[in-house]
Amino acid sequence: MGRKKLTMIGGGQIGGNLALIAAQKELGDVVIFDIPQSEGMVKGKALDIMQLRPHDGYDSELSGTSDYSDIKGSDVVIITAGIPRKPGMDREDLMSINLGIIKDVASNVKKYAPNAFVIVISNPLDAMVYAFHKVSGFDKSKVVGMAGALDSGRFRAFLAMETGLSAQDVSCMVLGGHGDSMVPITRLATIGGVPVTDLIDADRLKEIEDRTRFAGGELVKLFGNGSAFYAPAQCAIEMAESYLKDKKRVIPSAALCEGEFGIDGYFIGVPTVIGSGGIEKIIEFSLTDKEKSDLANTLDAVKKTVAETNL
Ligand code: TXD
Repeated sequence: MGRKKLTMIGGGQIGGNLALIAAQKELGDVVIFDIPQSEGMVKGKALDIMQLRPHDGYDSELSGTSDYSDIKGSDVVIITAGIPRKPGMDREDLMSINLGIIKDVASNVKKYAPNAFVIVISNPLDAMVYAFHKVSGFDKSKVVGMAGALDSGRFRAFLAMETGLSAQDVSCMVLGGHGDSMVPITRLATIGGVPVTDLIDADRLKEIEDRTRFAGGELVKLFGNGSAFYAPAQCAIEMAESYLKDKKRVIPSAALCEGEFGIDGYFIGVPTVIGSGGIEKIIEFSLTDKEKSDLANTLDAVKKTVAETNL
């Protein structure tokens, strides 16, 4: 049987943290893949985390490589290959460069890890996960984009910061595209089961929704030369863990809708059940007229970015 194998395609800010968290959770052995000019960096990151093992007590073998044959037989592949935003850029500005990269990655993952569960992180996320699916030909159950977990997590974090209550007890979801048109479902947000609408006034909730929508850009501005990486890495590992351990977690994720929520043919953030079958189910629920309108709006944004892939 042996240990599972996780490959991180892209060993930069997020990729390095993906490797660290996966190892500390003992999800399996970890391969960090990057381009030849970054091979030293990923070999170094893998070796550095190997030297962390005596202190943390986990047993995972980590390695860095720029040779795709080393990803052979991966159970999970998490893709961050591409460039991040710089201040003033929106996610769509990354399209031309990152689309070329994701096509190359998809062809190689199809060749060397055809049975992997693939989590795409690279931006513009809604287009990159669509492109990976188109180029790889993987079943829709084995391809998903990580965005809703992060956007919902940000919403939860801001609600906890507002109330001073434990982030652990905040539950909520953000649907739609990974962009400024994303849809926080505030109506269903609770803290310990108590609706947030009973705890925070409507105007303040609107401000928190807006901060959630623009949280990525807030960090890009603060960093000046990159984007978020700690929380995105944790979110993707939660998705990978649910797959590897068949946890049936319900995590908002960019999954391929084929009729769900009236959407057909697009990857977009929806409540997904993640288990050993990959994306096992998309859970639909009734939306208010305003939520339906907001979802239609964010779908338009997704359609626009996907159209630019010409796939
Ligand atoms: O929620 C989300 N989905 C977003 C996604 C959250 C935060 C960041 N988001 C996007 O993830 C971001 O806009 C970027 O498109 C990716 C990766 O962000 P990261 O901060 O990790 O970027 P880095 O540090 O530049 O790392 C990217 C690595 C880097 O080491 C490159 O050498 C490598 O990608 N790279 C490649 N790897 C493999 N194959 C190819 N062709 C390649 N080209 C570059």
